Amino acid sequence: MASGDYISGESISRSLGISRTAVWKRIEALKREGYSIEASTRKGYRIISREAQYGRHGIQSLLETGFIGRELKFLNKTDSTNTSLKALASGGAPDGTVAVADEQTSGRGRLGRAWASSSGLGIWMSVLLRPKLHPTTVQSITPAIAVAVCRALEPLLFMKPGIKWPNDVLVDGRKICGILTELSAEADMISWVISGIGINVNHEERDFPQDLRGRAASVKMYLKPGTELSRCRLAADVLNRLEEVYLDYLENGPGPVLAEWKERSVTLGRKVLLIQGGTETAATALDLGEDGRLIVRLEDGTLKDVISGEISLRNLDC
Ligand code: BTX
Repeated sequence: MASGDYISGESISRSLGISRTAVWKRIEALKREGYSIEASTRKGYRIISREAQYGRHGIQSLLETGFIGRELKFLNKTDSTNTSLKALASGGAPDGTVAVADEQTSGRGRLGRAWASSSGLGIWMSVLLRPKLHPTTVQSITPAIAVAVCRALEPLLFMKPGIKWPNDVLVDGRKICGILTELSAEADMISWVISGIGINVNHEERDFPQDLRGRAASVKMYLKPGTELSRCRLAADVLNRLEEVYLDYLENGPGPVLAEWKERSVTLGRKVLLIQGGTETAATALDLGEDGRLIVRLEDGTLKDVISGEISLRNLDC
């Protein structure tokens, strides 16, 4: 069906050899997938826009991957795609399964924090990975995701995105993407890793909750002039880049990914405040360890490994 032309239910039913009711059911299914189709009793059916609506087909038609996103569950609304995907993972969903939602009602950040995930504005999606790795190596998967997000965002933006330890992608010092990685493991084997990726896409400043204004950014706010912005395209590109980076990681170990992480880092070489258990300690961020830990020098000269927690970049409000 070409965009703009009506085609009658009868001629679809004839050419597919199915009943008119079956045609109607399939059209309804396409609408649920996100296709924008108009139905007129006299004229038949018509695709309203040529560009696929944000939905499973729209994203999958742009995938270049072998396994990531080949199984993709699109939800108009869910509490959290990480939670939805966990249920699928426990039911045996295959490596590379993705859950995407247009809206999350309880989007989650790290350490019990909330992630603002309104409808129509962002890419809220989670990826299930089943790497045959020891659970202790999982820390270096989050850097791989951040690198993939940067590779997908970079061609769209007029400012280079950077990575703030451990897992934020910033533009101009403002958070454009957050990543939440969760895992389930047995004694010495990972059973699944779920990486939730939240990217702010269509927001204007006023679309962010008051407390995030000035601290959060969206792709639209930093879009290169003349660049087309499509959530389907960007979601597919993140998955395309993610498979690229992940396969490199499995084949060559974390070295190349960590090297790119360091090159994109806005943390290394900076003065930072470590925020742990309510206390703040001044330090200088020196390096990233193989397992994703941050190596810092405290003001008294001692070196310290930071495995988890939070940092604030001094002079940058993020
Ligand atoms: P985080 O704990 O590093 O960041 C959460 C903090 O970021 C919040 O406390 C708030 O200050 C700020 N924040 C909240 N919403 C936004 C936003 N939309 N843009 C910028 N800053 C914000 C980061 O956690 C991990 C976020 C992962 C989100 C994805 S979305 C798909 C998946 N499902 C799910 O529930 N979470 C992940």
